[in-house]
Amino acid sequence: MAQKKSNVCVVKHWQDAPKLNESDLADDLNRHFYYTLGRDKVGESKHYLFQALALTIRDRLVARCRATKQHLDQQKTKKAAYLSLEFLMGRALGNAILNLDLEEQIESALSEYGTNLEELESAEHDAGLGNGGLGRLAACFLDSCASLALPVIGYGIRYEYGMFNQSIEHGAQIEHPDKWLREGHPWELSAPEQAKVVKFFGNVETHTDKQGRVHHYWVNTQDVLAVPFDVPIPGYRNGVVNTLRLWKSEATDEFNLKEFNQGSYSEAVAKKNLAEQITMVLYPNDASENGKELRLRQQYFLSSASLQDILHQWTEQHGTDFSDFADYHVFQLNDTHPSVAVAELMRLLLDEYELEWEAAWSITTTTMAYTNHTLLPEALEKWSVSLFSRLLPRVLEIIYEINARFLAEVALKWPGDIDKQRELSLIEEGPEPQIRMAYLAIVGSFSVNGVAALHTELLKSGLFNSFYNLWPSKFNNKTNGVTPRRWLAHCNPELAQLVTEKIGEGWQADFSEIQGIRRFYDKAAFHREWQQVKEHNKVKLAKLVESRCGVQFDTDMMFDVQVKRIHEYKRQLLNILHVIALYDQIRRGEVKNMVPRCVLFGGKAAPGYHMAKLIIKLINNVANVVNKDSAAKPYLRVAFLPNYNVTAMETICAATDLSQQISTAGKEASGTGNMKFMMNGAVTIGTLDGANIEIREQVGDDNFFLFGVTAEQANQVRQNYNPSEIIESFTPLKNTMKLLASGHFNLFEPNIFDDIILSIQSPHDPWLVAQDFESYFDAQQRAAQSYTNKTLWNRMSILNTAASGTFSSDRTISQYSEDIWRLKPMQ
Ligand code: T68
Repeated sequence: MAQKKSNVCVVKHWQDAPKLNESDLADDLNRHFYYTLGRDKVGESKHYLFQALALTIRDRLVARCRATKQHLDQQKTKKAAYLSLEFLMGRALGNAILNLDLEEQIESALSEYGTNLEELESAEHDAGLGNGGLGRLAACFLDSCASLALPVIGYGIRYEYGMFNQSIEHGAQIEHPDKWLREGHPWELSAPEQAKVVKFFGNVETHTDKQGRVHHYWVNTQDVLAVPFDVPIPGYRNGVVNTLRLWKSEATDEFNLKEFNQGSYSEAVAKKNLAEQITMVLYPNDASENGKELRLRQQYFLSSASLQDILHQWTEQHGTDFSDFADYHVFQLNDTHPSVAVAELMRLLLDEYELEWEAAWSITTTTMAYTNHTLLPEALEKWSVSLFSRLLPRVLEIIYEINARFLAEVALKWPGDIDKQRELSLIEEGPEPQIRMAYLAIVGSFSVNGVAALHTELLKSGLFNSFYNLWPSKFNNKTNGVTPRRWLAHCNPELAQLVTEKIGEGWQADFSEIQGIRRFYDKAAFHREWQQVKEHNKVKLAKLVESRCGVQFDTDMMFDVQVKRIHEYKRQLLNILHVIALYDQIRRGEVKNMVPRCVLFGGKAAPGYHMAKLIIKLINNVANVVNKDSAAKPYLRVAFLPNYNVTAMETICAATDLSQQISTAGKEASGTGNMKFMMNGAVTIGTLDGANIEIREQVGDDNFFLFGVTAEQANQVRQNYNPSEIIESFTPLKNTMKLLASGHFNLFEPNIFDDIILSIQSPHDPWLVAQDFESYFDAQQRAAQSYTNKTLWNRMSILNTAASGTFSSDRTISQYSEDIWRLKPMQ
């Protein structure tokens, strides 16, 4: 203990932190409400009370976080850093309460304020720092790492504006800025004293010393400050709290002062804006790169600040001896977005810590690991050499050197093969030479993984085939997973309780135990309970749909759902064509055997993606026509839920009967929504794509509605594709296209859907919508028929949940840890 002595500066440490009396939760809540926040009464808005509760819980998280750090300091074990431009966290309150097991204490404390948890939870804004699957995967991974007691830190960007908010006006998407920090973010703690300086622009000067060693100096740079904000990540009831460190960009004081002293106050402030732009907004593209300079600045900013952070901590403990650095650190690159980290780590080791090239390269290539999330060519990142040389001149030099040495290796493997050199070069030739970021990531990493079995096979046989031939052992698969805490325990408490009654509560920490409910798949009493839970969840979703869309969903009808980013490859178009086909049958009076269904869509389109926005418009126009038609009412309801996000999914996945996973085979790397639905007992209608294949293997083909061509067949079909012939030969599709082309869904907006019609008819339609329609239509009929048999459907539903054990992100993270990171759990 530090002793108090007069006139002596007393240094206090974490050991001196006063103990929290965790049973005083109600007192802490009062203190935060009345004093930290200075409130006097609980008004209309429950926002301050939410904040007071969040701060109360944060105290408990901070205590555990300190204990976790202390443990790590003592143990000196290997740590992983997960580098990602996106962390799609959603709300934190419910998750923290679940993981810390505080529900009872909190409900009792809140009753004194005349409110409850559910009400306060709704006061929290989603942290929407991601686009979709890739960002949400990062969030699930953090939960699993903490729950498995693995020392993993997340590094990301604290965007001022997250994923835009979507509204629907006249059927079209309108984007609104998401100022999620406006009312404060009570979970985070900033650490300005640990800020790092990140350099941009400038030029490189070299100097050869007496020993003949060349030194590189990156000078005349414009520097930006990276200030860390730490968000605690609690493990599931294990005392562990890890950290997500988010960087905010700020102007450095020095350069402001200089200008200020010269009397250029306004210029100084203007430059401040330039620095702060970096972390202003999340780019809203989920499957294409827009090549904007600001995006590269974000990528470098995250990479440099995070690496500096880790290297700084290392030198604090070890000085500049990096010889066993790789035994203690590993970096996982979430797609190529932070892949400039490969070159940046080299730069820091060479220029700042004066290592030799070979030593630095050995450290880099034993600490970097890369995850690929897409095969779509338009998503493969390339940056123009000219942009790089302006923005990051020293980093570019290093990339050139990496490339030169790599191409020498290629020449050894394929002697005299110039085409191979050109094919594999990190620099793509052409009028505007480009840096291939995926190649930089592969060359600089010891591990390259795909996110589902098929995806990894396609990487090896296609996109990265030559690299696979060069380094087969680098390549491995890590099928995605989702956290069963948020995606079952938290979002579906009634189902969670039912499961726990039957098999105990062990499944929340070890999700393989969920298979235990298989025993009940044929028990009538269990069916009744199972169905009742689904009913309740459907009532909740129906209320949400009614309030947001003004459409009435009838809970006796089948809830048929497709929610995800809007993209042509995900084929929301196939789904809406099927809706039109059903509507057409209703109008023709062909309703015998028609099974009533409510079809729900949700998802955002990238603001610049014309076709995706047109698909949203079509869905809304069709919904308008169908929902107004009294003849359709008993059979069909259609809604597009605006602003689909993590919180909406929590209500949606618990209430879904039929989960639509209908991408063109070979295009969806994995999918993770498919797993959330499965856990909650939805049955999938899907193609043999991404993780659908593994889902079907687990649940059995009787419990999955399969349709469509395989990835291999799709390539065959594309050779000689004739959609017009296909349309002509299948009457429901022919009628559907006719109704669509007649303008029935755009009476006062002539021709607006022409691009959609043309795309379906085009022999070059890469998404093969017409090709798969008949098979989809047929699978939909099978699903509908099965739904009418309650016993059959309940069985399928139970078996889906029971078979979802392997899709826990705990399983995925255990595999990352064992095969790639080689971490030891904290004791
Ligand atoms: C998704 N990718 C895959 N990308 O599409 C999905 N891209 O199949 C997979 O399940 C998921 O990753 C997790 O592995 C994305 O979500 C992006 O969001 C994205 C963002 C920026 C740039 C490119």
